[in-house]
Amino acid sequence: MTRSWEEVFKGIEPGGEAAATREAAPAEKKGWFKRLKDGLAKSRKNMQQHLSTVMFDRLDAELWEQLEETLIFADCGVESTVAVVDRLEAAAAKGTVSNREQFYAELEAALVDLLTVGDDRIDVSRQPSVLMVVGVNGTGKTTTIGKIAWYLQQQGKSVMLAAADTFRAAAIEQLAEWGERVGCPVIRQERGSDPGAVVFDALAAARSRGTDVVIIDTAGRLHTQVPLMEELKKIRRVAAKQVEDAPHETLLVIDATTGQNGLSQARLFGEAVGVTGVVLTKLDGTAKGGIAVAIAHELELPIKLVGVGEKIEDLRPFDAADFARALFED
Ligand SMILES: Nc1nc2c(ncn2[C@@H]2O[C@H](COP(=O)(O)OP(=O)(O)OP(=O)(O)O)[C@@H](O)[C@H]2O)c(=O)[nH]1
Ligand SMILES: [Mg+2]
Repeated sequence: MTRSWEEVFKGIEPGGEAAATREAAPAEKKGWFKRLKDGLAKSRKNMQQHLSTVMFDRLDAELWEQLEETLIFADCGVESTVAVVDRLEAAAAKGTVSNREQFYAELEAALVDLLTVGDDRIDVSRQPSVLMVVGVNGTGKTTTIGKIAWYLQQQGKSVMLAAADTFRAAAIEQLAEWGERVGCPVIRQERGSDPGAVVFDALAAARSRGTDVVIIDTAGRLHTQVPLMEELKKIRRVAAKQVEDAPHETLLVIDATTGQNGLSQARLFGEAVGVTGVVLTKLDGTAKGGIAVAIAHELELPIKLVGVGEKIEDLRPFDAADFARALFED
């Protein structure tokens, strides 16, 4: 069930390194599901506590109230919560849900449906493919970029990083460290220089070197800071002048611990720069994992990757079925 990197990245050739990864897959997949479950422990505990007092032999108003509270508390959002409760009530009325087991099966299925929206793949089939990574301060953008670069290089893609966060102290050095660790070039200028100019240079270099994937790191910014959102639009325009249709992917990194604020972030970044997918990080520190449901369902934005820790292997393709299962299963 767990999705592999090859399933997420469109344009990765099977064979070579990729085949080696595939052979190791079963053990690795089990390991990942456990990490996801460990990461979602707080969210799961919250769900279970809310529902533990419920009598499943009587599917009555109390159960629907408890379910509603559980989902709201987990930050699934009002719209998604209503959709899930309505679906379960309807199933109970029809008689297809009449015990605890069926209740949880239907609940999981409902969440999977809400989590499944749009194109959840990341297209790296062009040369170069340009990925831009945006989000508010400290959500995990730079770390996520390092991890993605590592996986893409493992799969035989040549990667280049563009240090377009020229604002925060030590941001360029932080990206350069990832470049060294992963073994890919980092295009940089001095701190304080124009992020657009960095992107221009990076894409020119990528074109002349035949690089497969360029990942643009941007400075953290609040979704409410209009001039800074304009700066992102400018970076996009610069990218499009160098490479047709670039950036091909705009990933918004959201810290899951911020709860409902993540929803406003997704809405405003989406309106400003056309987000194509979400990376949900820090699921390991939150009881609010349901924010994934709100983002996917209410904004129709696919969650593409999730992070449950700081290590490279803690970033993974998002799998709706695994995610829903990890929220409930003991
Ligand atoms: N627990 C946990 N920590 C994470 C995860 N992803 C990133 N982090 C940590 O979050 C912190 C911030 O990460 P950065 O990658 O620097 O975040 P950023 O969005 O680039 O930050 P700015 O550039 O300052 O806006 C680092 O300490 C990361 O190790 C995750 O999934 N779980
Ligand atoms: Mg950063």
